[in-house]
Formats: sequence, structure tokens, C-alpha cells
Amino acid sequence: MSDPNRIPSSVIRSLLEVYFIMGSVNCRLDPAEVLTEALGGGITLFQFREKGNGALTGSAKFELAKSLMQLCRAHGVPFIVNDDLDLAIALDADGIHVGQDDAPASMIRRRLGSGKIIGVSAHTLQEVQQAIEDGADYLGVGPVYPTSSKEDAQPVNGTRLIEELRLQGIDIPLVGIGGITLSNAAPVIAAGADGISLISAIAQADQISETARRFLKTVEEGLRHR
Ligand code: TZP
Ligand code: MG
Repeated sequence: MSDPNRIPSSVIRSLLEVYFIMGSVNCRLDPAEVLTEALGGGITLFQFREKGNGALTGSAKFELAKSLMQLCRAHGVPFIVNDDLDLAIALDADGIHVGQDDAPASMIRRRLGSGKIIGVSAHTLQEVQQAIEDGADYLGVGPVYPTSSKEDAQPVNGTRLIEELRLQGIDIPLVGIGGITLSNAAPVIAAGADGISLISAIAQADQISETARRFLKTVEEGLRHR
């Protein structure tokens, strides 16, 4: 029987439209300022991903996460934690995103409960099928384009895997990720993604709020014309 606490796919899909991911390492400005601008521009979901050279740890990581979550809450935008299940639980975050090297979604679901959002990164049809079986709410599929925001990124796939998944009738909510900019976002939606996930195109933008607004417009137009 379906679980009444599970967040419906239709809700997840709309949250994925402009999914901003960021940690302190990705920001030129103060992270709270970057996130405030991005929220003002209309991002629909946020993931706290504190990773890479110079990333905060321990209580500094916790305090930053907490302050960013408060900003998200003030805008009604769910706050997702990358990888760190203990942090997600300690903050009572809205969900978690995990990669292939992390705990499976099934194990995370048992610890987090059914009302939280669980996302999984997938790079092959087999990984996609496993994540669905494990109870993921959504998938991050990529890298669609070359990225410099992730050192251990998998080979670039273009929009091919997204198209293939949809052609096979796999309709789980998903976002494309990796190297997405305002000029290459439309084909990701046309391929069948529900949204796009971005780090640098928003975090490093000169006009963060305006850039987020344009991404939202691009995605909404793409969805309308599909
Ligand atoms: N996973 C696959 S590509 C990527 C992650 C976290 C980085 C995306 O960052 P950008 O700057 O939007 O290319
Ligand atoms: Mg990971």
C-alpha cells in the first residue's frame, strides 16, 4: 500500500525545476548572501553540499548548514543535505541526497522516515533501476555537460541517458546536473528532465538573483513546450 506520508511525485517534480546546490567552497561572496539572492530569484529547492578543498567540518559546518536552512525555511524552499545523514537528522532537514558510494536509499529511508526527500545520483540504467527499487524520490542524472565543480565526476553523458530513461517509460522525478548554463539548459528539459541542478552557474553569477530567475523562466518554458 502506498504510504500517506510519502511526498507525491508531482510535488517532487515541481520542487526540482531549479535545484540550486552549494557549499562555502562554491561561493565568491558570503554563502548566506548567495543563498538569499538565489532564493529571491526563485530557486525551487536547495542542497547544502559542503565538499572539496577548504570545506568546513564539525561545528562550523553545522552552524553554516543551520543558518542556510533557516533562510530556506523563510522562503518555503526545502533544504536538502548532501551525503551527511547525521547532519540531516540533527537539523531535521527536509531530505538528503546521496551518491553511489554512500548508503543506499533503502537504509536512509529507514532512518529518516517516509516524509523526507531522498535523492540519488545515477549514471547508468542499472543505477537508476536500483535507486528506484531502493525507494528514491528523485534522481540526479549527469554529468550532462563538462563540469569543474566536481573533481571525481563520471564521464559526460549529454542528454542521452535522460532521453533513454524516458523512452523506456521510467518516469521517476529527475534533474539533469553538470555544466548547465542558461545557454544549454533547454535541451535538458526537452530530453525529459523535470528540472536542472546547478552549482556554478548560480553561485558564481554576477547577478545571482536575476540568473536564478532566468533559469526558472527557461525551465518553465521548456516544460510548457514539451
Ligand atoms: N554531480 C555531478 S556534476 C556535479 C555534481 C555535484 C557538479 C555540478 O556543478 P556545476 O557547477 O553546475 O557544473
Ligand atoms: Mg556522496
